[in-house]
Amino acid sequence: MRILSAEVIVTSPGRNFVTLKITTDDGLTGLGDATLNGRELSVASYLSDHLVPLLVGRDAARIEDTWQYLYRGGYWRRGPVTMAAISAVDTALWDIKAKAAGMPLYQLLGGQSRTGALAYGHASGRDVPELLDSVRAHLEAGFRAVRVQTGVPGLGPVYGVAASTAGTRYDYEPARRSGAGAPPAPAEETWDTRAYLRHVPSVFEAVRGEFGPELPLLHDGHHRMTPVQAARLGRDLEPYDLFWLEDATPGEDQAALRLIRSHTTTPLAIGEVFNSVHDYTTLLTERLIDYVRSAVTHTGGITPMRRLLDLAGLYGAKSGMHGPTDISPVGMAAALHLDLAVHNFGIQEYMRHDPLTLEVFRTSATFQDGLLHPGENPGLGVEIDEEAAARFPYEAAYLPVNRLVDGTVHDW
Ligand code: EZ4
Ligand code: CO
Repeated sequence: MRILSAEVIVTSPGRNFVTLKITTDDGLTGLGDATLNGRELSVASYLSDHLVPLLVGRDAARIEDTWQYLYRGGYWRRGPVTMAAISAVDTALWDIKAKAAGMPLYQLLGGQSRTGALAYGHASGRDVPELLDSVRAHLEAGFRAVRVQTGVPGLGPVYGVAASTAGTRYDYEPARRSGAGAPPAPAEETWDTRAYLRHVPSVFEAVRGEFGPELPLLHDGHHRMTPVQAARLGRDLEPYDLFWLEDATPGEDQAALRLIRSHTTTPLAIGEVFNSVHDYTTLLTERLIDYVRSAVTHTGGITPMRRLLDLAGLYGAKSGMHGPTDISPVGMAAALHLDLAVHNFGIQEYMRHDPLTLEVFRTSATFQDGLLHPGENPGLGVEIDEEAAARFPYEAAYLPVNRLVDGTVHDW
């Protein structure tokens, strides 16, 4: 089973996606998600200029060897662009191997450890009443766990808050597209951590007051606090029993988590911007975190993600894989097969894709009673409609840039 061709498909059904499609000489196809929000074309180039020429003619069955060949053989290791590209190759080869075996991928990963993956949705509101409505809408849509984000009094639009509750989608897509003819540029937001710290505990008090103690509640700090600020927030939120506090501080400073951990029992999650198992060594071996937030699509694929989750399991940490709309249905399927198979599953982030995206990517994944399931089709369970993909050409889009009130650039 040799690789006959590999094709990079860039499409923008409402937002940009980069997909790798590998075809073997016996007619099987496999898909991998290579989307890197706001930097899509760099990964497309890495794939088509540097990896695709190396793939043609290779044995499609040799997944581990191909992974090591691309990772070690490239000499320049890690980084989000490289690892997103390698992820797409790895995922496409697992898709092919499972199709060749006639099984859904989770069977090759050890079979199912649970009936479905508990998913959390993104509830948000510019103020508390709007947030409570959003939580209610998520519960009505079947979610059994919700992430809670609100606006901060005195600030304009901030991370995690949908611009409007109107319309069919209530998800939060932060990357702004330039639109036809307009020069692309990131939106700029204004941030004040002290105002945020004063406000957030009252938000959780209101949500607990309205919905009671049972509902798992999550919150994303999106890298904005100093370690001591994060320690204080974790402590202030203890009465509201969070499922996790995510990305309290910028993750590259692994030792910062020691300070936070020594002050609070609020569970901690980190890692959506990581791209390697090596980003976690201090965090896991010193038991500084509870949940691993990496995405299959940014960490080098199913092969290293499985390795990372096994390492996490040794230190009592669980999965909480990244699942915003910038993970395509292909990347989500890869996560779902792992969610079903690994022992130390925690929770799966899930922002529903919009109908245009689901027109391009036909997925067998389902969401029922709060649980996601990848379906029983052989492989990942996702096919791409290339004619539909071609109807949606790439449009430049950027994530926002954050500034403090005095104009200083801050972590977004
Ligand atoms: O900001 O995926 O937990 N989820 C997140 C996401 C990220 C976006 C960036 O592309 O933090 O909303
Ligand atoms: Co996050």
